[in-house]
Amino acid sequence: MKLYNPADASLLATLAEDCAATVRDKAAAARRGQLRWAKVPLVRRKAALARFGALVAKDKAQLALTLTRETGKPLTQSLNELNALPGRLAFFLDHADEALRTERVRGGDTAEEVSHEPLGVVANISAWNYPWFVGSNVFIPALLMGNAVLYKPSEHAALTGLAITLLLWKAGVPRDAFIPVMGAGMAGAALLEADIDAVFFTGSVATGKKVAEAASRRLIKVQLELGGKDPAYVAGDADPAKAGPALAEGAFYNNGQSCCAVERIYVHARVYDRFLEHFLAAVKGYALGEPMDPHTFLGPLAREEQIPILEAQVKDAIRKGARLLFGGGRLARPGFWFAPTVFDRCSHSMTLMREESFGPVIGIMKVSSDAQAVGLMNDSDYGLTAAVFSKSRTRAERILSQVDAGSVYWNCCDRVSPFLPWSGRRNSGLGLTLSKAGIKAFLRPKAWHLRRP
Ligand code: TXE
Repeated sequence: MKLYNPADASLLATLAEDCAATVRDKAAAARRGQLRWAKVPLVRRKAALARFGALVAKDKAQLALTLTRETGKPLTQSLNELNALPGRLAFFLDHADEALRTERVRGGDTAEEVSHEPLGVVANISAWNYPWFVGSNVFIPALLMGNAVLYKPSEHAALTGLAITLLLWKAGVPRDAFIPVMGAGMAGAALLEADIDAVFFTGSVATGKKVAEAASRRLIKVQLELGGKDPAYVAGDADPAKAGPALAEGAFYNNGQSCCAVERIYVHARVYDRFLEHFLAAVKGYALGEPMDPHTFLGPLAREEQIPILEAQVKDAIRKGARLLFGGGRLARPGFWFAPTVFDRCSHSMTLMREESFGPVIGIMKVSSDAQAVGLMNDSDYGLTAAVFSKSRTRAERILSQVDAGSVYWNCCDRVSPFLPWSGRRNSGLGLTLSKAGIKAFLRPKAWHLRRP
């Protein structure tokens, strides 16, 4: 398996890939390891994960370099990701005891209780865009709850995946409770055929459907975090000077490669021109350059395969009458670079407004009412997040309660909190991570009917 540096397309590393036989062996080892790990008292499992957090914090400068080298994410954004990890970890550690506590739900002659047991061996098929988040949202609560994890990092973030593995082992998680599976789609597919009890997946809709099909054949639990086409609406009473830069950052942070990146913007006619001015000023101000440079905000894309997808969206938008306001195509330099690109006068006949871009391309549309904005926001196959900018909370709540999305934002966007469930609707996913429910997701309930003799 070859890894390339997206900034200049140079070869970074060559790694050994798993095959069906090695994946099967790893699953068998995880099966044995899980039985031992589940017997380790929770206080010791928590201590190991807390040590992992401390080791990550100690090594974060080096880990950020690794992530930037293999994904092209600007160094400051790699560091932001690592700096946010302790908050996630703390949430899971603080709520682990509560999740595992037996609930005495009914007294009387026949008492009723619910206890909670680990799922068993959990496959964690992960993505490259935020490997420290989308991975840790799964493997931290999975391990805390007593599961073994077969962790397949994305082939585009494999070095980070190996770094996570080494730090978990160093922190005291047994080598057979957390096992990396290396490789691309074939290794992932082999993992789905191995002896696992659940699969937690982050990635594309197309692969997510394959994962769900494989899981359904085995009748194992499946959780999918897939893509999005997240809308934002700037209402007529919003402050364009605030909404413009906030939505530009929501659209272009991590080069638009966030699951909850803003992908389409609707703006009320009353504030349209002023919004465009502020939005474009923010985009034009972004420093594009070498991802290792601490001043860079926009680096290369992580995957070259995305460039033709973006080019096709741009071509389709122009052909159907959109106005190109900035950028427009691949940059002529080695590596996977695409100019930040802004269109307005868009319509829902354009792929730019309907299919996931997952890159630095955004479409803007003028609307004349809140009702029109709601209709357009809901006109999508996806349902991950939606944002409304308005001075009025009542107005924003009225709009957002009509939007079919798993997370909604008032005067903010592109935001994830460990305290809140992270779930997508329609093509954006199945199940959830984060929040107390995202810890319980790694447990099976056992119902106890206890009659006195
Ligand atoms: O995804 P894949 P990729 C979206 C985004 C992006 C596109 C492609 O639009 O441009 O997906 O990204 C493993 N059985 N998102 O190619 O192919 C694969 O090795 C089992 C949105 O990275 O879905 C990797 O570990 N596993 C998303 C993982 O699945 C398989 C984040 C994801 O790969 C497999 C990432 C198979 N048959 C991409 N084929 C988000 N929600 O943020 C591949 N894999």
